[in-house]
Amino acid sequence: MKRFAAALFALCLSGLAAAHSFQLGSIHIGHPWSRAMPLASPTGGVYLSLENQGKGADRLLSASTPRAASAELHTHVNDNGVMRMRKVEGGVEIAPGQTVKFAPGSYHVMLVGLKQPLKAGDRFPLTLNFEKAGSIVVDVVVQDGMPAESHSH
Ligand SMILES: [Cu+2]
Repeated sequence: MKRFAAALFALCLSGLAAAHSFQLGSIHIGHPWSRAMPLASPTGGVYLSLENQGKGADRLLSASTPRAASAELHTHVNDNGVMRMRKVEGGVEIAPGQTVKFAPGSYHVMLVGLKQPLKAGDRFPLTLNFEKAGSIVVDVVVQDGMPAESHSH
């Protein structure tokens, strides 16, 4: 397990400034990142993209990280003109050929009970559990703003 983590870290160091991505079966996980938060903030959000390159639907069921007491799947819904966060029940479906973007104002992995503030430049592991593809530990990069690639959509 330790060796696995070290290998992942080395992989990511090589692309420190660029986008990084992970592959788990037919699921491609693009650039997991988290926005730097003020020191006192007990919560934070993780954003990434999930592309299903397979022939069958899959579903992100849950996430966890040693960095926070819990990690919840959230989305934003328009409640009479007010955007509110909602916990996603039953996971986030990714249809074959589809890319689901987790981005500010939309789907996100909510970190609740942060054990350390999210400082720009930090990296931390996040475990993603899929219904079909299984589980993977991805490396989340903490940065001040949205990555450049997110602006083009
Ligand atoms: Cu949230």
